[in-house]
Formats: sequence, structure tokens, C-alpha cells
Amino acid sequence: MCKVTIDGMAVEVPEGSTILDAAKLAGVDIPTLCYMAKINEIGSCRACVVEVEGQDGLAAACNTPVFDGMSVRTATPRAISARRQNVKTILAGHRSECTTCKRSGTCALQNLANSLGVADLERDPVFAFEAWDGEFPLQRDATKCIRCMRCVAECAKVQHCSVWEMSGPASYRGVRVADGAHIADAGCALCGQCITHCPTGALTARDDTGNVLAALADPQTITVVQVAPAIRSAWGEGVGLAREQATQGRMVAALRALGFDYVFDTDFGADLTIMEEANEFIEWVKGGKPRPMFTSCCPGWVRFAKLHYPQFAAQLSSSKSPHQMLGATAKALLFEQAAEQGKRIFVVSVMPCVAKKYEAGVPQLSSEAGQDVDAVLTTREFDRMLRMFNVDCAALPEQKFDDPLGTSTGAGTIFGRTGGVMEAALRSAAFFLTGENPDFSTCDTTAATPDKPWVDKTLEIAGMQLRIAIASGLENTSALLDALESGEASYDFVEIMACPGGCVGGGGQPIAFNQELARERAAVLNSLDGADVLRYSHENPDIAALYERLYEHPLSEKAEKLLHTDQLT
Ligand code: HC1
Ligand code: SF4
Repeated sequence: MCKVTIDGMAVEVPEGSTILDAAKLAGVDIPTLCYMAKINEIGSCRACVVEVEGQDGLAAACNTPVFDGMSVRTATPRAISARRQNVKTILAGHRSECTTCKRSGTCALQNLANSLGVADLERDPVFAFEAWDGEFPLQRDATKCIRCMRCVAECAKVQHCSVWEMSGPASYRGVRVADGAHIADAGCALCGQCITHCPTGALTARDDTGNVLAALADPQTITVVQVAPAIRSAWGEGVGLAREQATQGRMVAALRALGFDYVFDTDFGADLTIMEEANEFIEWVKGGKPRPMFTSCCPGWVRFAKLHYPQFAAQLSSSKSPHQMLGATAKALLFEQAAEQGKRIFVVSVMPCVAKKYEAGVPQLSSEAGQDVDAVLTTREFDRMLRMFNVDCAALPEQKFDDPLGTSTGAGTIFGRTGGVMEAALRSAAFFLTGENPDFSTCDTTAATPDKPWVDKTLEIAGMQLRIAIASGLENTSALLDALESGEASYDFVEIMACPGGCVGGGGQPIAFNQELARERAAVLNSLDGADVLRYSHENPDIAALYERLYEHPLSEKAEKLLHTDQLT
């Protein structure tokens, strides 16, 4: 242990700790910009410089280790002047268009420059422009990149994709797509984690609010919106609501306030996915197909598997993801009404995810009725639309989803956190096999560690020993896939979510720079599941009614046509 003094306060920290760690323990705030704990501790932005007693130069708090007896001053005039100068230097090469930037308000550079009172900027006259494919769901504006390397580290170390690199001649050195590739060919899973970890507006998701506004304004269009499980845990963050104010009922009212004709729940789609996927899993096991079967509702994971581990692609469940199932079903149910009125149907999904923008456009996920889903908005775009429409969210009444695609179960709700899909699927698979609702929880998903980055369990169901595993985050996923490949591990059913923590931590969620938030958001979903009178997808009365009206039974011919896809193989 080292005894350290921070601004006169004595703290004791383990050897190897940084000044920033010690300051946190002392309750002293030091600003940071490029820093991400354990992932990007490079000290390049120098926003965290402090004075160390007895040393001439200033030290970067984020990566300077403490020593016994060290005394640090974090807010001296010299340190603050240096921080101001360092931020000025960063701003000189940054296209500051704060009035129109999507990250205005959540930009770490803007906040830091403001709090340091930085003024009198000298602009660097040359900006690095690069061509970018405006259709790709991940968008980049190099003129806002501050070379903090957060995206490079996040993509390589947490998401195993290494899409970004620092390259170019000294005079023009910057972050670029690795090996000069087009972004569409760069192995990007579209998880969006580089976006949520970018401190500025250099990385964003494609803005689809214009298409949605056009559909809402068109009297010849029936507009349907559906909202993902994880949105109810986070939508209030971008419109200034406290967690207890941001209820599911208010979220429904907020969507109605935007003018959608029908407000449906992707949780219903999740229940439908469970009906199909649980039965698919039972057939998979009985048919002796190669194990494991992988869940496929996360399009970031599906892209990752196809791009980086194609040998496993044939083992992905053929069940479409919940929002695709719900889109296809809504179009089938509203088809006659639309035809009578001479209108078109436009389905919008509000998702915590960037890869869903890609998934909606995959040609194999369309039918005669067109794309299952016509547009995908992230949580951030949804919140932006609420601000655009000047919706007073705190004053909204509690409202219910529309029928018949609005009633869901707790099993559908927990899809939004890591482990939820597995748990929901096994709640129903066990019922289908035994005729009784099981009373088990699958795995404690918080138990993953750097040494064992996934969690697993063996469950006995109907006399069968089923080995299950759950991973979130693509670096963790690759460790699991490598273990499967080498034979070091073997499972029957595996759930993967591309984003750490699952959809609650999705790349389309509000920007927060707070790793703990995914857990807080997951707790919201768990409490909704716990409080729900319906906790098993097969007990959803509207699911039973839908099979009677449209799909007959799980895995029927009609269900195979609208609810499954072979696009994965
Ligand atoms: Fe998800 Fe899913 S849980 S993928 O994480 O299967 O995005 O929330 O909507 O479709 O239901 C996301 C969340 C979401 C789908 C469901
Ligand atoms: Fe990497 Fe994900 Fe960003 Fe793609 S979206 S570049 S995979 S972090």
C-alpha cells in the first residue's frame, strides 16, 4: 500500500495505483478526456495534469503511478493553466460546430472547454476531410476527431474488431479505418460502442429521424412504432427525467405524442421469438444437430459471427429477432386495413442499437409486404425527436400499448439485459418439455471475470443435462468461441449479446461514459419482470390469440415464412 496526499487529504491505495485512482478515493475530481479505465490509460490529452510536490513537470493523473509519501495538488493555477492550453490545442484542430452538433450537451470536449473557460482560440486552418459512406449506419466526421484513441482501444480491446488505427504521415496523422479499408469492409460489427465512447461528435449513428418525420407527416401512411425492451430503462436519460419518472407508461405516451398511429411493444415480439426459438431449440436437440445452438436476436453478434467466425454461422438460430418478427406480424395484421384505405404501412423500431439499422435493411428480412421494419431510431434519436416536438415528458400521463401487439411478459422484458434471452427461452422450453413452469434462474451474469469472460451452467430439464453459456461484449465472445473451437468448452445453447451488459449497454443508448449504468438499467428490467403477473412467454394470452389468428403453431409453414430466415447461413 502507498500513503498518498491529495490536496491535503491522506489516502492509502494499493501499489500500482495512479494519481487518478488516489484522487477518486479522496473524493477529488480531476477532469479527463481520453481516459477509459483499464482500456485507454495513455495520458495523451493532458486534460488531467496535476502538480506533484518536488517534481518540476506536471504529471498526467490518469497514468502516473503513485509512490509512498507522494503529495499531489490537483487544482493549482499552474495545472489549470496547462489544462486550458492543452484543451485549446485540441480545439484548434477540432471543427467546433456546437450549435448543430448532435453531441452538443453530451460532448466531453465541449463540457471541459466550458468548465475551463477556454477562449481566444487560434484555429488550425487545415482540416482533415475524408470521404465517408453516408448510408452506412456508423458515421464518422474526421474533422471532429481529437485523436484521443478511445475508439481505437474500445474496438480492439473490448469488441475484438480492430476497425480503427492511428496512421498517416506525421503532418497528417490521425485515426482512420485500418488498412485504408472502406468501413463496410473493415470487419465492423456495428455494435456502436465506439460511438458511445467517443467524447465528441466524431462518431455518430446514421440519422434516420428525417425518414420517420416524413412518414409521420404523410396522411397516406399508417405509422407503427415499436419499442425495444432496453429503451424503457434508458429513454428518460436524454430528456432529463429521473429514473422513477421515466416509466414505461410515460414512454408509451411519449411515442403517441409524436403522432404514431399504433404503439406496439417489441417485448411482445420477444415473447413470439421465445415461442419459436424455444421450440427450435427442442427440435435442434432432438434432431442431434451440431451444438451449440446460438441465439441470433443481436445483429451485432450475427455480423460479428459472419465476419470473424463464419464457421459458427450455421449454428445461429433461424428465428428472426423480436423487432423483425413484430414488424412482419404488424404488416400482416394491418394489411387489409391499409389496402382498404389505399395507404402504406411504415414500421419504425426504437432500439438501443446501431446494428438494428443494418439488420432492418438486410434483403432476406423482407417479404411481399416490403421490409419487416422500415426505419430504426436509436434511443438518442427518439429522445431528440421528443425535444424536437417539445414534448413535456414529465407531464405525460401513463398510457398502455395498443392491442394486439402490446401485451408482453417479464420474459420478453429481460431480453434487454445479458442472460435474459437464455432465461426467457429456457422458462418456455422447460414448460414445453415437462408441462410445468420451471423455477430456476440460469446464470449470474455478473460473475464473468477477465479469466473466465463468460458464464455457464448445467441445468437438468426433463431428464436432459443442458449445458448453457452466456457472453456479452465481443472480446468475451471471442474467448468463448475460441474455447468452443479448441474443444476446451462445449455447450448446448449459447446466448451472445455484442454490447457489454446486453442491449441496456447498447451503442444506441444515451451517452453516459459510465460503465455502471448498464447494471442500473438492467435492474429496471429485472424489477419490471419481477412485478409482472405474466412471466412466461407461453402464458401471454395475446401470443396464443396470434397463433390462432395467423401462425397456427410455432414452426408452422406460415411462421417459417414470416418469422424465420436463412440469411444467417
Ligand atoms: Fe435488444 Fe432484442 S433484446 S436485440 O437487445 O432481441 O436492440 O432491448 O429490441 O429485436 O426484444 C436491442 C433490446 C431488442 C430485438 C428484443
Ligand atoms: Fe468497432 Fe463496434 Fe465501432 Fe464497429 S461499431 S468500429 S465494431 S466499436
